[in-house]
Amino acid sequence: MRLSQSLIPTLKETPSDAQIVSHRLMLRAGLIRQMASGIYAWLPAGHRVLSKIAQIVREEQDAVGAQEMLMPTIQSADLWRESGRYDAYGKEMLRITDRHERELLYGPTNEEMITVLVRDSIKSYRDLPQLPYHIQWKFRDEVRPRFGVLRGREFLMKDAYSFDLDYAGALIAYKKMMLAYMRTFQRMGITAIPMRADTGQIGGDLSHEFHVLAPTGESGVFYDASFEAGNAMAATDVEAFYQQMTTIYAATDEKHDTALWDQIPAERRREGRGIEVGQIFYFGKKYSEAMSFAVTGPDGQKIFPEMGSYGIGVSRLVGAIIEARHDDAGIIWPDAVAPFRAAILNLRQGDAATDGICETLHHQLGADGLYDDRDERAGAKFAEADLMGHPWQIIVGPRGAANGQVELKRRATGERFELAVQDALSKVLG
Ligand code: 5CA
Repeated sequence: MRLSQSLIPTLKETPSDAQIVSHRLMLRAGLIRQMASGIYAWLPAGHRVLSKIAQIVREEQDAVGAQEMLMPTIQSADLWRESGRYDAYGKEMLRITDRHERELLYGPTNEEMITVLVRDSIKSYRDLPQLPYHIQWKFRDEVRPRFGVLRGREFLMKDAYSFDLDYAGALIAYKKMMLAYMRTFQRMGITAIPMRADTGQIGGDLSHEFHVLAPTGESGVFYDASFEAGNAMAATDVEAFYQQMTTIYAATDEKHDTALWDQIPAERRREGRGIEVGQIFYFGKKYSEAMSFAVTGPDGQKIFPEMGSYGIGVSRLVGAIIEARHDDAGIIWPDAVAPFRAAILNLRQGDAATDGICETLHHQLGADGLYDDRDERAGAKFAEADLMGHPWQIIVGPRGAANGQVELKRRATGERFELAVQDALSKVLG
C-alpha cells in the first residue's frame, strides 16, 4: 500500500480525550475513530490488525475441533424470555422495537441462540459432542465505555459453545479450550495468564479469565511468578497441560484465596493488574434445562446436555497487545498481528535510484509492505514508522541506493543492518 494514497490518518498531537496509552496510540496511528460513545470505525490499518487477530483465533479454535459458523447480531427478545435472562440482563442490553412492534435486541452474547439452534438440529446422544463458534459483533450498553476498544459498547468477540453428554465430556471441552487460548495468545506475542474467576451474568461454577498483565488493567490479579517464566506452555497433552495450569496459583481479586496464597513462597507472589482478554465458563445444564433441550439417550431416556461457553475479546485484544507492546515512540507490533510487516521509507522522493529500489521492494512485499512515498522530511517518516510500529523499516537513502544498499531497522530492538536489497527482503520475509 502507498502511504500517499491510503486512509491512515495519523496524528502528531496526543488526543486529549484518551486516558490510556493504547487508546492514544490507536488514534494517533490512524487505526480507529470513535463514531459514537464506545463505538468505533476500524480504518484500513486497524482493520488489518483486527483481521489478523481474528484469523489466529480462528485457526486455534479449528485446531481443537471447534466448528465456525455465523449467528446474527440482532436477536429476538422471546429467545431471552425462554431462558429467563431478558429481564435479568437489565440496562446493559440494547433493546430494539421493529416496525411491527416486535421486540428485538442487539446480542450481548449468544448462549440462548446457540442452545435453540443446536436443540432444533439434533435429537440423539450420538450427535454429541458439539462445539460451534462464531466471530461476531456484540453490543453491551456499558455504564462507562472507556479506554477505547478495551471497553467499548460495540465489540468483536469470538464465542464458542460446548454441548456434551456428561460432566466428563464438558470438562474435556473446557480443557481443550484453555489449551487453544494459551496457544492463541502466545502466537500473538503476549502472555495471558488463566486466572480463577467469578461467573457473573453467564452463570455456572467453573470459570477462568485470561489476563494480560498491564498497569492500566481494570482487574486486580494475584499470581505465582512461575507463570512469568512461560514454562507453563511446555505441556502438549491436554490433561497434563490443564493440571499444570491449574496447580499454579492465579486468581482475580474476586476469587483470591488468602489461605492458598500464604502457601506460596513469598518471593514468588505477584500482585498486579490485568486486562481480561478472554473468559471460559462451565455452567452445566443451566441453559439446556431452561430451554428444554434434551437428546434421547441409549435407553430412550432424556439427557440434558452439559454446556460451557468460551469468549475471546477480539477487538479488545488490539488494545491489550498495544498496552503490552509499546515505547515512547509508539506501537511495537508483534510480527503475527502487525498491519504491515515492513514500511519502506524513501528518503529522497524523486531520486531515480531510491525510487527504483522502493518500487521493487513495494512490488515484492505485496500487501505486507507499506510504502512511505510521501514528499516528507526523513525525520517525519522515521517518527511515523515508529508510531505505527511496523516490525521492520526498510530505509532507502540516495547514498546507499547508488550501491544497491538499504538500511534495515528492527522496531522492537532498534537493531540496524546495512544490506543489499535482496538480503533485506529475505530478512523481512524470513
Ligand atoms: N458468553 C460468554 C463467553 S462466550 C461471555 O460473554 N463472556 S464475557 O462476558 O467474558 O465476554 C468475553 C470476552 O469479551 C471478555 O473476556 C472480553 O475480552 C470481551 N469483552 C467483554 N465486554 C467487552 C467490552 N465492553 N468491550 C470490549 N471487549 C469486551
